Amino acid sequence: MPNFSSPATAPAGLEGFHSNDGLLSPEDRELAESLIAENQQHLYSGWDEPGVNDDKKREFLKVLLSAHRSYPGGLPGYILNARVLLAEAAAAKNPYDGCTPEQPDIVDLSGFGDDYFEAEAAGRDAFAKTAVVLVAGGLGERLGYNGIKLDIPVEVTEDTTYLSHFAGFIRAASKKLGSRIPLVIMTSKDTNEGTLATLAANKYFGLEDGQITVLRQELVPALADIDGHLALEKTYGLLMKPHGHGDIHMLLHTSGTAKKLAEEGVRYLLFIQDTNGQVFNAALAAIGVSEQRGYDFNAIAVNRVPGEAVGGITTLVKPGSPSLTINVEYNQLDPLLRATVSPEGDVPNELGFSRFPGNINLLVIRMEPYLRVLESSRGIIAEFVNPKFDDAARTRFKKPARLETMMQDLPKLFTSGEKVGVTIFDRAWCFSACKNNLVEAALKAAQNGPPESASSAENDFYLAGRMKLRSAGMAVAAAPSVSIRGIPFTPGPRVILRPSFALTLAEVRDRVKGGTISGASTLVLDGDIRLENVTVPDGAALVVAVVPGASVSVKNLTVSPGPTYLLEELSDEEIASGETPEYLRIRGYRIVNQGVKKFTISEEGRWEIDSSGLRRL
Ligand code: UGB
Repeated sequence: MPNFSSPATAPAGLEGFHSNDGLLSPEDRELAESLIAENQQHLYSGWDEPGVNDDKKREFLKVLLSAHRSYPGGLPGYILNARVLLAEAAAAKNPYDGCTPEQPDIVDLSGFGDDYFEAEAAGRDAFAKTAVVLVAGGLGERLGYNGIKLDIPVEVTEDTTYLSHFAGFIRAASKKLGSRIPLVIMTSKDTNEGTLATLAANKYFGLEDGQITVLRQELVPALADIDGHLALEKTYGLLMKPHGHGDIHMLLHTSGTAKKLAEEGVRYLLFIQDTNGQVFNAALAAIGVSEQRGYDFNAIAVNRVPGEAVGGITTLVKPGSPSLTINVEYNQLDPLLRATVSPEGDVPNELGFSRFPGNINLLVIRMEPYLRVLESSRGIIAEFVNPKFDDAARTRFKKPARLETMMQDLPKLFTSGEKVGVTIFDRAWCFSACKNNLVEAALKAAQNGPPESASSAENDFYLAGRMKLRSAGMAVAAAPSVSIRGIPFTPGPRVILRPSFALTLAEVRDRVKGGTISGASTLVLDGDIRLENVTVPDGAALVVAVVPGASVSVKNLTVSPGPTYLLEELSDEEIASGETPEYLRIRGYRIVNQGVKKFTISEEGRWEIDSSGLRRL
């Protein structure tokens, strides 16, 4: 028996409600009338007489009104949209019926050839006219972390949190490109307070007043049955559920933010997830591809492992209809493939990958068509409903459903021949999210899938640093991989190249000449630094930080092993102990600073470091 009420279980009669008329504002009254007209009288039936439970009634009216105001078209609009989608669900309508998936228009930059560097250069310029949109309303249930995910450190050598990492790139890029790059953050009921507190506590990470816009997504009412009745948990208790990351489009529209950004000269929006620390390795080249190819919508993608929880991007072809390039979500891809091009389902090709590139929800969208779509849709992007039916006739639900929306579905609303493309990058270069707890991540690793734990995300963060050094011609010899709680981890070199050092791979190539780095060593470069013939051997650490206005050249230096950053695995007791910070427990190790000697240059001017030490030039 469902533990939520629909009209079948709710008491009838509106006498109680009408006797409480004095509690209602004119807006409450108008809303009640329109909801009753939409056959939602159960919301108001069984009310107590005036004076009994008045606070609960007021709170209920407030919740209803807030849900009404935050949805374009209000609650009656939500119910009408729900009825259409529920009727389709009841009829078991397959949205992919008659569609054959084909390869989308793909630019493959995973090989880091000349095309990569051309795209990166074009994207570097265009980034000055880009706003970064960070969707961070999710709770991260698979990870089971008790705070906001943006507060989790992407690396624990210097404890850089995801938000600090993202904001740091925007701050450095704004300075280098001479442009104030806007950051929009979508929060939710679960993450809003924590995000605002983190921003304030960190003085907005050095971004300027007005550079950050926070938009809070609201929950939507749950649906009790196939007729679109809103679900009540109890009298005066409307059941609310998340609407999904597609809310970002609605909020950018209803808040006027998209329009304002366009007026300020923003030409592209870069949509990013909350725990993908690799994003800015690839983002500029992807924006460059959008420039070069004239893409209105460019999905950054990876080679997908069959069965993993990332959608597949396909071009759906249907006779008599325009083709549509779209993400087919991970739970729908296998049935689609079985019904069409691959009777055996979502199986590996000769290279071990799924047939279609994997969506990582890293999107570059051109502002002009975006504004058009927002205007015509009021920001409601391709909602869907996914009820779990309790009966063969498909009329009753096991639990309440709700309308949902996903940010990657925007191309479903393209009608004017907008160009949709996909840019593939090396996976570790562009995507390594922190989504799973250690136990689930180890299971995924055992099946040769991406673990997507805090540890694998940190592992790939350093790996991208090593890739940059290698590309610059430095000899890089990694330490042998170890297993930490069933998840592979390479103990070093742990390379952190801050955006103040280089925004692009081309800049790293320009700043690093020769040299060697090996084993479980550490290299951290922050600021205007050049390396020439520098050796960082196993067990050594080189950390250089330079304030703006100062530059340093590190030359012909071999760093001696000495106090370093030591990787220490946590014991079972430490993992279980509430004394151990949660951000360490979710990765299974800590990195201990034994007292590393840092070169910190806080005075402007030109400096040099060599085997005899630091000196001003
Ligand atoms: N998010 C919100 O801001 N609000 C919400 O209501 C929900 C989420 P998940 P998901 O890259 O691995 C997506 O939950 O939805 C934010 C793609 O659909 O981590 O399971 C949340 O804070 C899938 O195709 O991912 O799957 C986070 O920043 C694939 O690309 C972001 O939305 C997959 O991500 C993603 O939320 C992936």
